[in-house]
Amino acid sequence: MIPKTDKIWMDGKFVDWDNANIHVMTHSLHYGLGVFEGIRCYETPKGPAIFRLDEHVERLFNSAHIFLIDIPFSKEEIKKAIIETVKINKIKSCYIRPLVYIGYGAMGLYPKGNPINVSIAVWSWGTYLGEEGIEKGIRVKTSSFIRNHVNANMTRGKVCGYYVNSQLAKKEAISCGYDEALLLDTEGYVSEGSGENIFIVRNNVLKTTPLTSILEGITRNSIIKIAEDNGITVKEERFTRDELYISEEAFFTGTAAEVTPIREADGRIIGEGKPGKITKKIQTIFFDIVKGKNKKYKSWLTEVK
Ligand code: PPE
Repeated sequence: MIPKTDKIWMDGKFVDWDNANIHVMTHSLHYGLGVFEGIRCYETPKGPAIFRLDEHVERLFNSAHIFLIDIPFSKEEIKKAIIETVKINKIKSCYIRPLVYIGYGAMGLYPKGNPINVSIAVWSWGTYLGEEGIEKGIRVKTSSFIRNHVNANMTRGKVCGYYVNSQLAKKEAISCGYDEALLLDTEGYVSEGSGENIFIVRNNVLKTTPLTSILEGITRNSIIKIAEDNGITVKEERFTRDELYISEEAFFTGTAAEVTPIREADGRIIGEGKPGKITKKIQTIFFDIVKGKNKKYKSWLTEVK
């Protein structure tokens, strides 16, 4: 169960958690078109701070733009509402879920005139793939399900229905005894996890998949910057699953997953079967930044005052 917080922001008003209800004929519930974000707020010496708020709000509006949804609020209003939602719930660290959905009105695939609703909920969400996963690494299975072709779904948008594909992959991986799924693209190259981007290390070079069939991860972008600032060569290029098998290190990134090492893929041990040197270095820098212990990246944090 999600640990309840006090209030949820719905279309400009704060509503008690238990009363944050919608009608069962809500369009998005039937057809899967809605866009959302996942943002983390961390406890820092200066109080709660939201990681890369501007970029997340920008992506929310980009997702809406791609899917022809007109958000009835400005970016500034949404940013303010997010900050207020964290504040009113008096929470030190949390996960933030803004959701834009097509409301109750007409049914059928052309919901002309239906309201566009927006909600923002926050709650305490610990490690996504387990505390042990962050420390020791996780086991990953290449999925029999592939990522949608770019002409079937557009992955630059973070859209609700996109996660049907992710859930198929995740359920399969778990039922086979793994922690997480790795999806390939339509050409057989590695794309991303069910809810994470992927990085590998080979010959001291950090590689990540290009943006053709993946979500443009904000953690991914942060890790690229951190690596480059620390003298690590980064390449954005396609790679195959066998390159992952023979990589020295591998890890997933995501708002929920943060930086989670991969210690095994499809029964093959990655490197030494534990988080490698580069992974650990990046992980340490990342957690210092989000927890407000690294001044150089303080522009990535929005303090909640
Ligand atoms: N790819 C996918 C498919 C994805 O869902 C996420 C985030 C990422 C990559 C990483 O993106 P970013 O968070 O900007 O670094 N997945 C979100 C949803 C997780 C969930 O189970 O819900 C998240 O991490 O918040």
